[in-house]
Amino acid sequence: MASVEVPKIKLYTNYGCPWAGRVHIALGAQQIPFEEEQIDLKAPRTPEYLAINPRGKVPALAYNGEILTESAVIAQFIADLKSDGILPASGTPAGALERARVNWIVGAYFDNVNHQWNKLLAAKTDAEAVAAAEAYVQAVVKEVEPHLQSAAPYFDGSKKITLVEVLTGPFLLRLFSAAKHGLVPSTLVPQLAERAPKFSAWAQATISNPTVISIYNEDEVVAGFKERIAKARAA
Ligand SMILES: N[C@@H](CCC(=O)N[C@@H](CS)C(=O)NCC(=O)O)C(=O)O
Repeated sequence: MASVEVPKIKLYTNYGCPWAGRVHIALGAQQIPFEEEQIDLKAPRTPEYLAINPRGKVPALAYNGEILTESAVIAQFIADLKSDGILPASGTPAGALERARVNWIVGAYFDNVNHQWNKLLAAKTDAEAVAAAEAYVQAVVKEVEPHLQSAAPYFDGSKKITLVEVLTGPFLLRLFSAAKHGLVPSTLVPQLAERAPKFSAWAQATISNPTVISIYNEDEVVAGFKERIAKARAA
């Protein structure tokens, strides 16, 4: 019997990093085994790690010794390792269209919505936070909600998570954790539920998915947010 060569995959990661979280979710969803090494982001990067990723950031992925960096690039690579997992295969009009839809909504979320989140955490006063929360809701309503009409429970009616949930999941987890712990205006989640019901249902399904939450440590994330908010308010 011919032996199947198993690729050697090593993920350089830090569990507190949402960008690295994307890669854990992609590997989990595609059921691809891997080794991992935690990179301490509180200390200067070692020369060994800078040789792997000269930018010093996580995630980085070694695939049979070839290094890939940037979470979106790595997640796309993992999607392409096995067809019809988190992305449909390319090469057919239906597959090509679905892949275009996926790219579109991920772009809309990160170009128009996610930066509102950073503004929200950087607010210096309650009034600024309320304005940033409203801007976040408006961006979701305008940019994302119309493209989630067929979500059930995942993007475009998928019964398993897709690249959309892989790339947005770590950020959705953080949004709802911050709301649960009273770190953002209390209007945020109810306003999303009222004005962006499809987004809200889709986000709840995403943050309840076992693969999406596999490495998520809510306590650490909440502690980090508290520190960030306190610094922004003190500045
Ligand atoms: N665009 C990068 C962002 C990665 C990133 O910012 N990682 C942070 C941790 S969440 C990092 O490694 N920061 C360390 C540093 O900048 O020195 C990606 O998508 O992979």
